[in-house]
Amino acid sequence: MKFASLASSLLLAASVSAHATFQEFWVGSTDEVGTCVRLPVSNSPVTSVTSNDIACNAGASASPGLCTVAAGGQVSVEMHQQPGDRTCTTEAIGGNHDGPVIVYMAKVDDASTAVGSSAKWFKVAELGLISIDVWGTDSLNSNCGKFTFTIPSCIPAGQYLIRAEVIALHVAGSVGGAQFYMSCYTVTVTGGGSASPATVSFPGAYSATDPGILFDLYGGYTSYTIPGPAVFTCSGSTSGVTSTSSSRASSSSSTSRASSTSSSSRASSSSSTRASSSTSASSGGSPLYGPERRLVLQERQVFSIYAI
Ligand SMILES: [Cu+2]
Repeated sequence: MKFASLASSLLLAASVSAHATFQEFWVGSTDEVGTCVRLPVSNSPVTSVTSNDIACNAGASASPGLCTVAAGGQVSVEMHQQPGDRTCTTEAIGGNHDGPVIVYMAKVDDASTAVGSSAKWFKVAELGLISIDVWGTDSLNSNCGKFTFTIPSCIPAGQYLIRAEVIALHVAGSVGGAQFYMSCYTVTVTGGGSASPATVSFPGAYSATDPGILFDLYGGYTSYTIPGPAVFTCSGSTSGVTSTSSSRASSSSSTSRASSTSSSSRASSSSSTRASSSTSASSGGSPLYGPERRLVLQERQVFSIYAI
């Protein structure tokens, strides 16, 4: 037991420092580093879905500039635990911070000054539960923090905010436990069309009791409903529920899942109704029990100690 307790303590230390920040951006294969990110003041999560901080994080600095992206082109957001540390051997976000990766965009007049909590957002990509115990965050960790998605080809040219988000679910079993990690990027979209996606607001798009936000990661789940509206697609097509196998995704398959899922398989109409699609996964994997659960409880205790 002594060893177990020591191991727990080491894991605990790792988990507490496992907060993370979206901080770099790629246009295709061009590394834009941090030139168009509004970098949050710290890697701590936002936990209130009703706070204005749920839009573009707390105390984010102005972005150094704007990145230029083509409508229909591929871009990537990149997350890491510590500022500027892009070491691929370090997990992008700590291993127990399981949850979805979600990306929104908002058309704005001036991306350098636009206020995220006043912007009108539409979802452009998401990756939730890939298979039991394999999440969008695992895809980030397999891809050196990167999540790649396609700028919708039909949206109008102009300036936009891009809001990249991870929701970590390791203590999401009680209201207020889910941890939201987001950064906003400032971009100019070129090309495009005249689509006018339905939008939501932050705060407003999420409720603390949404099934994808109040979620027991340790209760033997078999599916997960990504919060927020359906992903906007130019075709307006609806592919419905995406079923996934229970096999663990390898690094390479998780890469391809990330792009295929974000670009097409969770397509739905451009309505503003809340997402009702969920990703199903058959049982056969191994949900977290035992030590992982204790670890999470300890992390929660540590947070409450600091909160006092
Ligand atoms: Cu954390």
